[in-house]
Amino acid sequence: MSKALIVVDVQNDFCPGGALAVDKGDEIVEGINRFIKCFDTVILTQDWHPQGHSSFASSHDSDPFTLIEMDYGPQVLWPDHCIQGTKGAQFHPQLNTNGDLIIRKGFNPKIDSYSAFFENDRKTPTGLKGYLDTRGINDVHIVGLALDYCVSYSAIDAAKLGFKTTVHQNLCRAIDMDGSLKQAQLKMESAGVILI
Ligand code: VGL
Ligand code: ZN
Repeated sequence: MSKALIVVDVQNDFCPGGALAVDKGDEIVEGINRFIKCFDTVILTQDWHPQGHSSFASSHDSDPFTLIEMDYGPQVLWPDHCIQGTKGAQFHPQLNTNGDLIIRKGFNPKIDSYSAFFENDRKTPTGLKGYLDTRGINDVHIVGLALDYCVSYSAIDAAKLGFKTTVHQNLCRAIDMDGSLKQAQLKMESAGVILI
């Protein structure tokens, strides 16, 4: 089995001081840098929104963290974050970014994209499956931010697409809003994701 590590959204805006800070998000950087050495293939994802993105509360005159209905289903509205070209969208300065591939996601102004595999309409692919298939990779390990959003969405899609999928929770941190962490863990387990 050929394996790959996917490092999800370890960006300034998801770390303390950032626009959508995940509590202790920066704590995982050192551990991820060490873990990267166990893998021949490393893929990083980068949340990469245009200004005025439809997932921003400011685009709807709403408060952050409220839930709205989009054409493609329910969507949490977020503070403006990870705007293309800004410091907040850059990777954490200590993160080893010498990966094989960087997948940018969330650049479509009308659709958010939590997963590394599909946008939130659940059908527009990012191309990552094709990349992994053509590289002969069938065993995927996932770490990063946030465990209850982009990490869990990526893991569930990976498992559904037939990859052996492991989430290393010690190298993740969660937003954990209204029970979102517990819910994400249950959904990952029922999708066949290995949680360690
Ligand atoms: C994320 C909310 C909005 C994440 C990205 O990386 O988990 N969460 N955009
Ligand atoms: Zn985002």
